[in-house]
Amino acid sequence: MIDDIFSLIEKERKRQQDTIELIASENFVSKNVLKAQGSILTNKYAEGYPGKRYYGGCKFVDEIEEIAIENAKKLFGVKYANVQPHSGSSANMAVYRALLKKKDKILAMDLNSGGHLTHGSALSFSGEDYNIVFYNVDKETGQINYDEVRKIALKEKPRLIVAGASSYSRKIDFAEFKDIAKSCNSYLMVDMAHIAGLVAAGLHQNPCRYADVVTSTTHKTLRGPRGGIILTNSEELAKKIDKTIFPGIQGGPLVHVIAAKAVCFAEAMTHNFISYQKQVIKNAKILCDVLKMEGFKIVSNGTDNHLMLVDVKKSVNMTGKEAENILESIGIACNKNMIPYDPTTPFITSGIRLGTASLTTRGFKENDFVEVGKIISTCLHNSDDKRILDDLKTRVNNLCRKYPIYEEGYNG
Ligand code: DSN
Repeated sequence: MIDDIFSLIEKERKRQQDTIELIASENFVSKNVLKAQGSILTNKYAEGYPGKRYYGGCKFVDEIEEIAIENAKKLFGVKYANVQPHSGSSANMAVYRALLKKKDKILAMDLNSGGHLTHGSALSFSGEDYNIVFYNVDKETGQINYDEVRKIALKEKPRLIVAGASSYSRKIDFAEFKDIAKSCNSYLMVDMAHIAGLVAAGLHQNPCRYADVVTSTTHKTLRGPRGGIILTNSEELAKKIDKTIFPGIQGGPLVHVIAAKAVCFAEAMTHNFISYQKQVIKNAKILCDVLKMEGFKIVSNGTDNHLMLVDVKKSVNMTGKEAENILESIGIACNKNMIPYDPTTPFITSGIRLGTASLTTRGFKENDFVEVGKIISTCLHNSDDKRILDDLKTRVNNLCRKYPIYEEGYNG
């Protein structure tokens, strides 16, 4: 049974190596992140915070958490950081609980326009516990219409406005969101999970300058371990948030993950990381351009960040589900995704979401993304032609062989 697990891990390692990974929320971590996360720190219980624990033996894990906190503060330019959230969802839950009472009103981006489940979806605790009103992207432009958001905010007077998205390919103007929040006396929370790496590299406006609270995951463009963080400049909110994370909604922190977060934040402060993020954006632009030249319709007609949404229904008369499946059959991983005003369901969808963070970590440059774009286009235009699909599989294999994720034999 134990062997089965390790054999499945080996299979997954090979799958990752042999796949063109375009899932916009994934990435490949460094060996140091893997080493910290797979370390003996997993043995330690450390409920509480550095210097205020409910267990003995926390001398070293205190130091580790303090370093993680300091690194996060320095990286994003904030006064307070909580590095204990197990995920982005628990980070968001903690902020809502710290700032709001049950049934308070939240204004957030609708899931279909690019928002996240925890931004008020009826299927998540957020939709159950709070009174949610949504804003959408503009039907014509596919972009946020700030005048429209302001109008809804002034009418609804939410206690909290949430900015940030899971599938929005344009820059978000957090200064504008702050102004809107101010005009209706609301808190502003930014969930920067997708773009945290771009923010860290100075390639996107930093929401910490504007929002009352910023949440993020650490494993998307930021390229760290799976987990969450909460950042704020307010001492009062920081205290409430700390109490809400522990003992409010979590028990013992995952100190091995906190160590890996500390490593990830340190890596994100290097010049290499900035170059990496610049390449992520360049690669997204080129992939988007190639797909447009091949006749594909891109929601909002472009990208400013690491991802794009392709309307496969309008482009090749396929559902997102069909497109995801046929691409997977030739070794390309992406996810079906609702597009704004999508008439289908999340299990079918009219779009696919493509992101460049993972392949850029492997070393893919612009010319490689031209090839990726052409493979995608040929595949979606010839989904019934086995000979063409076999040829595409070979092209995928060639790209994957050219860029190993970890060197051969490494099984960290
Ligand atoms: N589900 C994640 C994504 O793929 O964007 C967000 O948590």
